[in-house]
Amino acid sequence: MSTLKNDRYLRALLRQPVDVTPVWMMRQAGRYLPEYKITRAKAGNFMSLCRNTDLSSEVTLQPLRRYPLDAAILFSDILTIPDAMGLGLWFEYGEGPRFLHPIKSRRDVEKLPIPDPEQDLGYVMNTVRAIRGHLRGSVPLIGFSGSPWTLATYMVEGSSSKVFSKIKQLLYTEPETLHLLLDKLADSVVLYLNGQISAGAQSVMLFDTWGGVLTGADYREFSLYYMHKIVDGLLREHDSRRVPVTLFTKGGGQWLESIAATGCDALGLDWSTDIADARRRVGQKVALQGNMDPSVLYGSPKRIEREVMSILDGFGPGAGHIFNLGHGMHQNVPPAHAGHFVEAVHRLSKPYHY
Ligand code: 1CP
Repeated sequence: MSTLKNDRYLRALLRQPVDVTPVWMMRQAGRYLPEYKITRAKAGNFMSLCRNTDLSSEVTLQPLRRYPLDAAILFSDILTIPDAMGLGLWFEYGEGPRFLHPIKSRRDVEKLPIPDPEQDLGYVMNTVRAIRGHLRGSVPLIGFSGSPWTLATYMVEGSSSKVFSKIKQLLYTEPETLHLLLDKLADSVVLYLNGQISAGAQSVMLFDTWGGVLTGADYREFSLYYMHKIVDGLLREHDSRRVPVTLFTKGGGQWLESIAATGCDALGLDWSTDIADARRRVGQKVALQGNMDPSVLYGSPKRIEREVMSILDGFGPGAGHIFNLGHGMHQNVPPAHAGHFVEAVHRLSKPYHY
């Protein structure tokens, strides 16, 4: 087993005692950091950044040089899988993702290949290996993927969406076609995450960013079912250590019991869920990650501290909490505010651990 200098994050995920509450920030590498913008400009565009081992590992490490974070997260994107399936992903600076060949028919779904992680997504596996080398056991590395449902929304809509009209139309007119797509995605995600784990990711997280736009019944059928399948297919131990799995459904606060029943180790919470209530409901079963509104980081250090305090107090004493934002960091947040946040979590959480 490789040694880790700081294993708070992994311990908290397994609800083991820690000295202070571990913290990392969703989208901790990104455009709020001036050094990220410089490296991205060097790469030319977002996908060239992801494909360049040196530059993608460099941006992974940038936030860790500034802040005493308890985990690093692979710098990549959830849309690498659809890209490897042949959909042709590109990003316009300042705009969201776009696909050249979105899914338009059952035939398109039938044609989709299941990408081989080392052959078709080798650039991601190389970045994982490179980051582990650079980290030298300082903090654990998180690998990730999108959930099948969330990936499918981009593949069918062809870009970001607010109303999800195309995929919902597919869901209500051709549910079998959507199931075929989700099933291929679930198989691809299992291979992709197991590839990341074999390459050195010490925990993995599934981002189900758009699960919350579904009805309860549709969520269970079209999102949760496939995340459960993925949890069942993942390597749960590597290098003699448990590899914890975190599931995050944005807007999924009402379904925590069913998400916890998948056998995952932790649930990510957005800020619309009360963390005290979440702990009462599922805290005996899973760890909880979250859940400060990222917009709080616009506030003063005092205001940030107040919010940190209220979340620590909501979770209460004891293990099983990983502090995080309830969603990704905004690009206009002053980097110093992120520093206040991380420092405040460590300082203020001490009394909650004994
Ligand atoms: O946290 C980190 O530091 C790791 C990097 C990371 C992660 C975990 C990036 C880099 N993307 C992601 C995941 C991701 N990508 C998600 C799930 C998490 C979430 O909900 O935020 C989603 C939905 C995407 C899709 C995506 N990629 C979007 C969102 C579009 C939408 O529909 O709202 C965007 C803007 C991207 C591009 C992207 N990915 C990552 C960064 C830093 C960026 C900005 C690209 C740039 O520099 O222009």
